[in-house]
Amino acid sequence: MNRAFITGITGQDGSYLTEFLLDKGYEVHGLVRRSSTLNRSRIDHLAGNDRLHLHYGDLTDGVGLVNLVRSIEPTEVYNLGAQSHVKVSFEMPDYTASTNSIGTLRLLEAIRASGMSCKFYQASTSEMFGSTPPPQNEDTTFHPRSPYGASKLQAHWVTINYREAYGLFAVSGILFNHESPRRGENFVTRKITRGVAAIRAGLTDTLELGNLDATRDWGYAPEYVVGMWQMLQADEPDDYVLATGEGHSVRAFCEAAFSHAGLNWQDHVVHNDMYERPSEVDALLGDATKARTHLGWEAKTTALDLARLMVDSDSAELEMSLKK
Ligand code: NAP
Ligand code: G4F
Repeated sequence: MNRAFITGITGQDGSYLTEFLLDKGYEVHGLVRRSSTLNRSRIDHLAGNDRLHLHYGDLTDGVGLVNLVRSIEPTEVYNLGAQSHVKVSFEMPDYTASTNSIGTLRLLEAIRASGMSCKFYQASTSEMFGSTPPPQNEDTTFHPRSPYGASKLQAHWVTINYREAYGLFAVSGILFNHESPRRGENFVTRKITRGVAAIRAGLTDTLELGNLDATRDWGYAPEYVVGMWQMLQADEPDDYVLATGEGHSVRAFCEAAFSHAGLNWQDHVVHNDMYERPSEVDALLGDATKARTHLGWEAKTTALDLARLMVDSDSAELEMSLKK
């Protein structure tokens, strides 16, 4: 039986990947962090599936990872766990590096030391391109602009090193931003769509944002987790960019989200310096030709589709909670 081990199972991507792999008949094991309140809302609906198993652990705990890899004996490992917020990484650089960089090394080393021949997926990111101008593909020079980007770049290179040094089937998906109704509430798309829902419901009148000029290549998370799996099914391990090939500014996303709710964004959006970063990534726009050619993967949902579907979802969620 195919047996997957997923770090970051409680996150946006982890939850969609778990649904996808369970549908494919996999046994899925997930790493969950101990917290004083349960933090599993994105996978609660999967509880009770007898092929889903959760294990306490943390990417900062190497011994725990060694024990888990040995006991689970996974055929595929997806390393999605991370301190994934760019702005927070400026405030918690040490923890970000320990989780994202050394955490990846700990997991790879646990796999290598076990002697098992499982495949490994690393969640690399377009943030590694940083200030290198678009379009960006697998051959583009990296120039990260945050402790987060730098931590992910180290993890990216250590994944390549374990492939070259030990012959591990280890791949990195260099994923551009991908969003969904399950996106964390402090990433800009979800912050905007939740803000629109609250303004439409009359709960507030303003939405505070930082830099509106940055452009991003925003895709739809459920489509991107399929690409992760496809990378592990390829004949040879390799690294791939996943992206839509469309760039939109934060301002344009705002405009689309507010206008879908019949609102004018300029009447509500207020600037707050607090949300600016010490160094910004101005423009990300990916070229996913390699994934299309080698894996047959292609993004279908555009950023403007996303703005609409996320506003609808947040409005429905808010309406339900107000009724309660
Ligand atoms: P997310 O929603 O922020 O989820 C992050 C996951 O990592 C959560 O399950 C979190 O657990 C877990 N985690 C955090 N610190 C950990 C630690 N020390 N040990 C173990 N687990 C830990 O992120 P996402 O959007 O799903 O992204 C998934 C991965 O892809 C991340 O590595 C991210 O950096 C990368 N990525 C994301 C994008 C994107 O646009 N979404 C693009 C490129 C790359 P808790 O639930 O307990 O906090
Ligand atoms: O939504 P964001 O926080 O995402 P960011 O920084 O692009 O990072 C996300 O995508 C990466 C892939 O490229 C992932 F690796 C990473 O884990 C994460 O998922 O910010 C997007 C843009 C930035 O330019 C930011 O400065 O939106 C701008 N922004 C403007 N106002 C804001 C805000 N970002 C946030 N989070 N909050 C604001 O109020």
